[in-house]
Amino acid sequence: MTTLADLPLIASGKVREMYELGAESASGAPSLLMVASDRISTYDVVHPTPIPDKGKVLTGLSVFWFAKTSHIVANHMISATEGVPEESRGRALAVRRLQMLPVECVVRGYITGSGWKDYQATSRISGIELPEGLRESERLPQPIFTPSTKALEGHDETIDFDRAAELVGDRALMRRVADVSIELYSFAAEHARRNGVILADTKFEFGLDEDGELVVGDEVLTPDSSRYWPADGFEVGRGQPSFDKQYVRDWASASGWDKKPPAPAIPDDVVAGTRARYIEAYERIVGEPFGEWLRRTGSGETAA
Ligand code: Q0T
Repeated sequence: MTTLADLPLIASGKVREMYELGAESASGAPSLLMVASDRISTYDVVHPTPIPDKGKVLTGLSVFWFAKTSHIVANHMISATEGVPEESRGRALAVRRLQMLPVECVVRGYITGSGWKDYQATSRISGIELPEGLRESERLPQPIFTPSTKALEGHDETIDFDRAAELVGDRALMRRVADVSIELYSFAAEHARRNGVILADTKFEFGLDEDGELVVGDEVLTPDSSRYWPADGFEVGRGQPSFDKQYVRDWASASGWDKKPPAPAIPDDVVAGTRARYIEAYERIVGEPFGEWLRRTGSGETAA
């Protein structure tokens, strides 16, 4: 359980929390603290065993992508250090408070997961007609925007563009959100591919700032909001191993766990292997040692 001294908790998810941070010092605008924990879920259930540094890896990756994509769209990041409480350093970001749009903005470059299921049943995903004969995990002719509802409980439900526009209440804005989402995905997927990683799909959340400007919020392009696959060993016609969670999934399956809560504790060797995979993902994508993130945020081990 994550708690941060004195800050009001405003939202809590399976693996992260959002706190109220008060007015930003420079602008006086309202700000929030987004905190990534070390908790991990498989098959949608959180395990009782944390993966050390997972929250820091994900926060470092989000910051990398916010900086790399600011030419495409503004983002909500204020700082990973200024105004961030010491106890959450490295795994937290101060962000601008936005008016969030009520849709999840999913982009798929490969056909997998619920997209593969929907395609097999209807030859469409999110109302988009796809070519016949696609195989599981195949790269799509072009990335597609497949929005979903924000379910308070249970699974998000895929909707078509028209329904998303209806929920947002502004068709032109929704068109821009879809275009920006695809541009963000395409940019990131190309960067990842050059580093031996396939970005199969990803999910963004957008909001509007006090001037009505479109801003990308949430975490971006992390392993928790995306499917990353190792390019090495990629093979069409079957499901692909997850870059980060595959050790836990393999171990959990072999353990005989029925995938219903409660999730089992994860053994030390599986924790260590999984932590190494998160750090490898960070280093492949960012192109510098993860230790640099700890150093920049002052969140590494303090010398004894
Ligand atoms: C939000 C205002 O992060 C969420 O829940 C996990 C604990 C979902 N959520 C996002 C917001 C954001 C962001 N990101 C923002 N910049 N401004 N609200 C609220 N809930």
